Amino acid sequence: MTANAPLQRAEMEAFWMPFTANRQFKANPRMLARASGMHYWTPEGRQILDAAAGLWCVNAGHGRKEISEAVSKQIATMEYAPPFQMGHPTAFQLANDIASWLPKDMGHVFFTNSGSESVDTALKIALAYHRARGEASRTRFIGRERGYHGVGFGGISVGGMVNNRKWFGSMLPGVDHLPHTHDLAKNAYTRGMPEHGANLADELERIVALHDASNIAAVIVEPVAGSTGVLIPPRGYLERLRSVCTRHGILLIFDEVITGFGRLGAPFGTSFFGVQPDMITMAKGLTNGAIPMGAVAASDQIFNAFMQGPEGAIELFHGYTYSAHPVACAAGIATQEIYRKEGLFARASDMAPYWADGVHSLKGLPHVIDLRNLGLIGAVELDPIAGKPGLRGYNTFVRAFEQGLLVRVTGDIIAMSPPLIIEKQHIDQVFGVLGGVLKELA
Ligand code: PXG
Ligand code: PLP
Repeated sequence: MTANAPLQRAEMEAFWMPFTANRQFKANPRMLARASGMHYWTPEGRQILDAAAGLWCVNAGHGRKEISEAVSKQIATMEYAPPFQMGHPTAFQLANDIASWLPKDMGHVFFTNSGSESVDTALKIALAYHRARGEASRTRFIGRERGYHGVGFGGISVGGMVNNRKWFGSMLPGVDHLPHTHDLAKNAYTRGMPEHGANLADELERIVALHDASNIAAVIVEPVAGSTGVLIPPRGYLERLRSVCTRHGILLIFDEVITGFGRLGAPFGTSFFGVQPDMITMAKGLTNGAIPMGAVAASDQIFNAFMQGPEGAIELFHGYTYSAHPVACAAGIATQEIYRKEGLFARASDMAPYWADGVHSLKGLPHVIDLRNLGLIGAVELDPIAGKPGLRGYNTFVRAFEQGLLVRVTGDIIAMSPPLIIEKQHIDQVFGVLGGVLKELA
């Protein structure tokens, strides 16, 4: 196999591709070979505008020298250090950097290697927290329909994507789901946050009445559901969830794997919405996607509940071989510095109205049934082809790629989340190409 030569089919068998139609892909591959700024290039040298930030993660744009230099330097200096009962300075620095984006009393950061591990970590911390406080009966979790919390057993249990759940047995016991908030009949074509649906948070009261609060550990939601097609929270919804949780002593976890690190034009969803959870899970933009890494931020109240008992006792029996991996920490520190120096979160906020105009410029095109936006997130929902759900979305995604545009597709929803360095001319190109594809495929 040589670098940019097309692969033979037989050479593609060994790699079992994730969340991919392996046979369809290998018959007709879409390959990427290089990236810089707002673009990818295919092995043949075709330029692709990245309207997906890779997979919601390359928030500072591709090919950032500051990150690759920091990573090279760290690998050469110390490639690995054991994280249990040992430390290295970069881990402490990155934890402080992350804490600087968060509410003051949420600055305790536990490192993982992905969003999925962050979710499992947060669920385990919730259980252990209640137990440490003498409320060991609080073991139930509440997720939400159409939620995505990664692919660990904890994450699929609280998640609400049928295909990610139905193959995998009984998962975690003791999980309920809130209804999702997606309501096209009432909210279609809303710019920003929809008006209708805050009352759906009151469903939490019904679940509490059924099980009793003394049995419930935590509620986990994405402030904006990303993976299932960009479901924007109705006005007042997150506030209401917060107040029901507080009333019943239930922890609220915001899964900010997508909404963290500037995606909404604020450091995190918590700052954008002005609603404070008890824990925040994050990954993706933490290292600009350059090195795998995730984290969980916990409140003082949670952290302090663990810092009891003998000083020599391990407070939390949890951690990964690669928690706070030095190379990932170096990438994370360099990434935070870029965000800070370039003011990228404020930039995303400044660009958001132009982005919203672009999204809503697609109104009236064939088969478009909804357009949604918040910060630098956009979605186009298409009318499914009768009997073939997902096919129109997939065809749109493939045709866009052929025309030099990378978007993300989930079912018949096209989701977009460009790097925060995007310029107006790129936004024009995103919606020009996508509009053309929708007309062409009509
Ligand atoms: N929580 C949320 C809210 C996510 O968006 C995860 C957890 C899991 O993170 P890892 O790093 O374990 O993948 C995610 C990841 C899509 C798509 O199609 C989105 C994600 C992953 C894969 C596909 O939009 N988000
Ligand atoms: N499986 C075995 C046999 C192990 O020894 C370990 C870690 O030592 C793991 C799984 C967990 O791996 P990680 O810490 O990378 O999640």
